[in-house]
Amino acid sequence: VTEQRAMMTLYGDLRSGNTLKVKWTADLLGVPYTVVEVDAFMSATRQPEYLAKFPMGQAPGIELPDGRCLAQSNAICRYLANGTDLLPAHPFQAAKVDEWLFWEQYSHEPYVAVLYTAVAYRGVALSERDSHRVQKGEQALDLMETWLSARDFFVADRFTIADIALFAYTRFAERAGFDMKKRPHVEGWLQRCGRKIGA
Ligand SMILES: N[C@@H](CCC(=O)N[C@@H](CS)C(=O)NCC(=O)O)C(=O)O
Repeated sequence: VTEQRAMMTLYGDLRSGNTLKVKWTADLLGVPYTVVEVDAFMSATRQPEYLAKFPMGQAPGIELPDGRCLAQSNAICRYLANGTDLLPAHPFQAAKVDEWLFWEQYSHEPYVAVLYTAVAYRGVALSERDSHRVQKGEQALDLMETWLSARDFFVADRFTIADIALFAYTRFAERAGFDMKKRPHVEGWLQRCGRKIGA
């Protein structure tokens, strides 16, 4: 068993797309794990025991049998997917996956995910959404629509962790108040990803 296939502990909040990215990647690859539920809304990630393992104070995180810990959803997916079909071996194609993973965290998740959380969990009305986040989220979804109008998956014409990472919150974009009917290519891709992931 390579170390990425040994039993791991997944610390996370299964309502969170960031945690689900890791769960889905592990499930698709058959990586065994146990889940320790961490309530991200109740400051569980800011407790000293959690910070000792994960100094960034966020979920998800994984702990390997020897005690090594790794945080940041996309870093964990990348680690698990290394050497599998979910991450191309070719350095340029792998870097294209990274390109979308970094973009997801800087230009998509802070808008689409944060608005989803505000609407779905913090009771914010659609009309009260932060207009800057709405504008940036619209831009992100428009870029995805253009990109997906010419291909089935984000990189290398196949399903990779770039798709998993972007699927996590794009599937909640409608709920966050974004009009997805005007983004049919994103909708089609969401369905393709949903079938792969079983979500
Ligand atoms: N960049 C991080 C974001 C993780 C994140 O924002 N986690 C949230 C839950 S979705 C969290 O733990 N929030 C609690 C906190 O920051 O105290 C990743 O990709 O893993």
